[in-house]
Amino acid sequence: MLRLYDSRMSGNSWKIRILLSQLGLPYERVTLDIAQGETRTPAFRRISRFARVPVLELEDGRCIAESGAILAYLAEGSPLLPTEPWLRAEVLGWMFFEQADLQKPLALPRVYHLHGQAAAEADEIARLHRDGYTALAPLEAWVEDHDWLVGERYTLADLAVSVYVSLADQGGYDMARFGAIRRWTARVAAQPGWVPLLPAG
Ligand SMILES: N[C@@H](CCC(=O)N[C@@H](CS)C(=O)NCC(=O)O)C(=O)O
Repeated sequence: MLRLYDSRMSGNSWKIRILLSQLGLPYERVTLDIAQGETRTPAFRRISRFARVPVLELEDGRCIAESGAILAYLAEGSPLLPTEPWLRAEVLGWMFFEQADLQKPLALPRVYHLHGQAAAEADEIARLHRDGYTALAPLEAWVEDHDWLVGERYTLADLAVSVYVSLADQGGYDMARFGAIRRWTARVAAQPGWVPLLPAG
């Protein structure tokens, strides 16, 4: 069986759980506690060369690090990852943009807020917010005119880009400014098989 190493609040890990659910793939979940240093042990460093989650371990023991690489591996052959080269490049282009421009500015303020460090890190959060708002602007412009990021339907691009965008308010972002983004993240979260970050209740 597939094995997913993740952590409870990790958005990058949540992306993988959404996709595994949408593809109907059974897996074993190993949830690490980052605050307790469980991603930095010698044993986990042998699993993840970057000492980070998520990591997907295949049935034969080989591992894949980096959420985007795991998503692409799992989605191969499904409608979520087009085979036509231009469409595939469009999907990958949005995923690379998310990793390069969106993920850290959206994720780090959330980490500071979740760990009660928002006041101490106010300057750093302000800097990250500037970068985050800059990256959210072209996304808002795109989804004002398009239901989906690529083509006429939900793809891996929508899944990968929407996760940290949907969590941005937890990092102090004013998402009321982004009406089209909020309608798009709601469309993504309404897709069959989508699962919440945390169990309900
Ligand atoms: N680019 C990586 C980022 C992974 C990442 O930042 N993982 C965080 C949790 S979301 C982590 O494991 N951090 C452990 C640490 O900082 O010690 C991906 O998309 O998988």
